Amino acid sequence: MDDGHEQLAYPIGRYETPDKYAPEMQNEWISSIEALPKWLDLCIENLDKIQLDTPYRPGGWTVNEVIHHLADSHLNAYVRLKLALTEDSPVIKPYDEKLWAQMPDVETTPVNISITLLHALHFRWVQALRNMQPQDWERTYFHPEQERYVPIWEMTDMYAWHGRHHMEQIRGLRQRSNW
Ligand code: NI
Repeated sequence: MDDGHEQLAYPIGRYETPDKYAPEMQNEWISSIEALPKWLDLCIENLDKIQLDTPYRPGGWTVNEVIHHLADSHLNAYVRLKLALTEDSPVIKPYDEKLWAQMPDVETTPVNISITLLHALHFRWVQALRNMQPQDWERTYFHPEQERYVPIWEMTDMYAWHGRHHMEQIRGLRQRSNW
């Protein structure tokens, strides 16, 4: 991979796990998750069908696929959070995000349906996060592919990054295309 590809694919850089839990970051993570659906509303404003079907980079997902991927990914994240809060380090279920993004429903569903879903989902997600006890942030789930325990603070940081990551892919496309 050359630097150009890296910059297009990871406009805010790759996710890096912090060395340790920093509770003072909680509000920033939660605010970012809370804001994502509204950011996405702005991100796709005035894009037509052809623009929505344009890959955000050569060989990458289309804008349409990126948005539907966010819904798929964050539905799984919400379930993982609820499992981690109600069970003792449960094993979670990985899924094949590339195959999910290529399923026929992704082609036939308007993007605003997934953004509407994200508005409702992120509301529930933020309520769950805001109502946690301080010690809950260190509860974990077990990721069988990564073969490690992931604490709730880390997943929250990671998904805050994940929303911004995909949003900036779309914003980058719009800037380069003068849309
Ligand atoms: Ni993603």
